[in-house]
Amino acid sequence: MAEYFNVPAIEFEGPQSRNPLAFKHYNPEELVGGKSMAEHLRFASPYWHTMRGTGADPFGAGTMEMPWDDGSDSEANALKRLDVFFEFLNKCKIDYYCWHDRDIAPELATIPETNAILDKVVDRLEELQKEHNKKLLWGTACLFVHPRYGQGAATSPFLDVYARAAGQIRKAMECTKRLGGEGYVFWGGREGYATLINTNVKKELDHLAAMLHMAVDYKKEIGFDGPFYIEPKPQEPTTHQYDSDSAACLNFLREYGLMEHFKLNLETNHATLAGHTMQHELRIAADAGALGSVDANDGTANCGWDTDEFPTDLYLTTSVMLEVLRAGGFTTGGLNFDAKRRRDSFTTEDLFHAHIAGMDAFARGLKIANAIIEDGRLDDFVKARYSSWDSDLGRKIEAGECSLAELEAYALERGEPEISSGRQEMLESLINQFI
Ligand code: XUL
Ligand code: CO
Repeated sequence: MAEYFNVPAIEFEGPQSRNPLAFKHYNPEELVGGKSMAEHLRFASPYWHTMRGTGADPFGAGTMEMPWDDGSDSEANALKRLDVFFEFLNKCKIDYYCWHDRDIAPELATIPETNAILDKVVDRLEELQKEHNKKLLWGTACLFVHPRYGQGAATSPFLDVYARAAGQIRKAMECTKRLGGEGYVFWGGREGYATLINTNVKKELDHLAAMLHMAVDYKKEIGFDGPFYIEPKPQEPTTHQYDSDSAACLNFLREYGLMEHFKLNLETNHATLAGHTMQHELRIAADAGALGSVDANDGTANCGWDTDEFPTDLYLTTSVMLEVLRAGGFTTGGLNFDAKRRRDSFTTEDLFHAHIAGMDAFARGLKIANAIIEDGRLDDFVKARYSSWDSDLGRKIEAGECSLAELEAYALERGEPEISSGRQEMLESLINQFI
C-alpha cells in the first residue's frame, strides 16, 4: 500500500521524551484502575475534520495540504481517501472513527447514484476495518450542508424535504449497521429556527419526534442494537437549535416517549456555547442514565464561535474523565475528536501533532481523575456534605412519604439549623494537587 504520510508510527515514549511525534502519556496497554487506557478512552477520529476539513473559514479559502485529494467527486478519489485515513488511524493508534454519509461519499445528481457510490465506499470500509482491526464508533446523516436543508430537515416546513431526510437517515442507518457501528448520532444542525416570526415551533418539534420514532422502528426492523445519540448544541448555524443542551434534550425525549432509545453525545464547545461547562452537561446526562458518548474538543471561551479546537486543557480533560469514570465508563461511546487543526497548522504532519496533543491530554485526564477517585477525599467530602439525609427522616422525604406539616413540626423542635462550609477553594486546591 502506498504511504501518504511521511511520519513514523507514533509510539509511547513517556513523559521525559523530547520527540514531538511520540505519546508522552497515552500508553494504550497501560492499566488505570484495572482497565487499559485504550479501553477507557476509546479514541475516535472524525472523518469530516480529518479527511475533509480544508481549513476554509468565512474569510478565506482552505489551507490544508491534502496531496492525495484531487478535489473531485469521483469514486476513485473517495476510495483513495479511505486508504489515507486508515494509514493515519494506524500510525496514530486510534481504534475508532466516525462519519457523516456525505463525508465518505459525495452526493451525486440522483438518489440512486448517491446511494450506489455510498455503498461502494461502505464495501471498502468493511474490508479496511477488518484488515486493520478498526471500528466505527458511530455514523450519522449530514442533514445540514445541502441547500434543501437550509430551513431544517426533520423540522423543515416542507414535507418533501422531510421525506428526503427520512430516506437519507434510513440509508445512513443501514450503512452504520453494515459496518458494525456501535451507535448512531442525530445532530440537528438545522433543526431550530432563524426567527420565531415565521416558525411553528410545536409543529416542528412534533415532526422531529415523529422522525425519531420512525428511526426507532427502522432500528428494530434491521436489528441495529446500538444506541441512538442526540448531540446537543444551542445555536450555530441556527439562531436557536431545539436540542440546545442536555436538559432540553432530556425534556424532549421524555415528552415524546423516546428516552429508552436515546443517550446523549456531548461536545465541549457546544456546552460552552450553551453557557455551561462540559462537566455540567455530562453530569446532567449521567444522572439521567443518558451519558452516551463524547465529542472531545474545546473552544476559545471568550470568542463565542464553535471553533472545534483540539482539547489540550488538563482541567477540562480531568473533569470529563471524572464524570465518565463516575458514570461507570464508556460502554458503546468513546472520545471522538470532533476537532480541527487551526488554519495555520496546515501540513499533513500537523494532523498527528493535533491528535497526539488531544490523546495525551485525555490520557493524563484519565490518570488524574482515577487518582482523585482512588484518593477518595473529594467524594468523601461530598458524601459527608449530604450526610444529614442518611437519617430516617431523610429517607422518608426521599421516598416521598413526608408532609410539609410533619417537617414544620420537626423544624420547630430543632430550632435554627446548623450548616457547614462548602469549602470550594479547599477542594479546588485539592484537585490541583493531582494535576
Ligand atoms: C457540529 C458537530 C457535528 C456533529 C455530527 O457542530 O458537532 O459534526 O458532531 O453531525
Ligand atoms: Co460534534
